[in-house]
Amino acid sequence: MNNLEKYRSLLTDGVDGLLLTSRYSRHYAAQFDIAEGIAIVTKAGGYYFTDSRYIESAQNNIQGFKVVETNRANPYSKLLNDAIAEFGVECLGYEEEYLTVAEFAGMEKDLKAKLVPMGKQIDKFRAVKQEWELDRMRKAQEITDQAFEEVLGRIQPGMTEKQLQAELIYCLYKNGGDGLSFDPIVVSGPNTSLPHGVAGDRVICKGDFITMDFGALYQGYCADMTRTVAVGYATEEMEKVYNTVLQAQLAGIAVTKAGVTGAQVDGAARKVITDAGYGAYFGHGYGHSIGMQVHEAPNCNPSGDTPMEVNMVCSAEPGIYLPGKFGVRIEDLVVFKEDGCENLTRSPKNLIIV
Ligand SMILES: [Mn+2]
Repeated sequence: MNNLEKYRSLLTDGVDGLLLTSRYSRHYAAQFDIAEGIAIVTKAGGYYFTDSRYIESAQNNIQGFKVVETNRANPYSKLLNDAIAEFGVECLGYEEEYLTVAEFAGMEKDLKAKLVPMGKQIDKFRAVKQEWELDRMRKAQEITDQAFEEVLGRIQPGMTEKQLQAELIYCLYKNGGDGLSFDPIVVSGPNTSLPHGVAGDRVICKGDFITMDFGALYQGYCADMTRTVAVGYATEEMEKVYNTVLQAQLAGIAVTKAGVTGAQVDGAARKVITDAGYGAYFGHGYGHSIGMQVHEAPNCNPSGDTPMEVNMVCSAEPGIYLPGKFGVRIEDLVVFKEDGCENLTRSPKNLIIV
């Protein structure tokens, strides 16, 4: 079943057309990424509308749709109504998670079809990755691993978190990233107890932990990794917490395979942290799915109750955060397989002291 057929499978009694407005769904359905546009899918055919900035690229690369240019004379509403009339669409499913209230109000006013919210049904197709998607994610992660190796040589006591963040971003692009999966997190010293702290003007010094959480975007797909490194030296307590997080991550990875639930994976890792006495300091979930978006469903957290499937990709990122002291997080990306998992992240996980 090609991707367009997957979307067509949603066209049943209540819905006879689908409006794809999110960049992710348009990319997945047409197997090509265009920053702006709207696509409509019906049993009989589909149109992909975009403007003059993207039309040539769309015409050359979009698969499965008729590509038509929108412009002042042919606004999206007119083109969509033409398609609605041509295909006799009465009920048009839409992605309510990716429309602003204003955009929805405009469509409700202009379009000559009843709008039906599709909930999570449209996104769910992207949970299990195809080989071409995994190849892009492997490449995204390879770039990210290379950036990590390179940035390690650039860490110097005396530089600020923001300066290190800038070096990290440079390394992600230099090694082949098309962009960033998200603004990298770079925190140091006591700031490492903030799981999603923001890089600031704090000066990095000896005895600090530095946590870097970052990923390259490659052909529309995200990488995501975290490493915590020590500057100059690490105290016994820092080593103990680091090793506890590492053992927790390895325990999660050890049970990662198709058929287990996200809660089981989370539980295996959480047990290590709880048994070591740090249970209260691991507040977030063990992992999230990832693909075109850095955070996708399903999650590997205590409420993840659906069995994971072959070729779902999830992060493995336990952490311990001691307020006022320091924190540690270690994150890899793993692909669920029949008998285990493929770890996309190659960077070492022993405690690195720079
Ligand atoms: Mn992550």
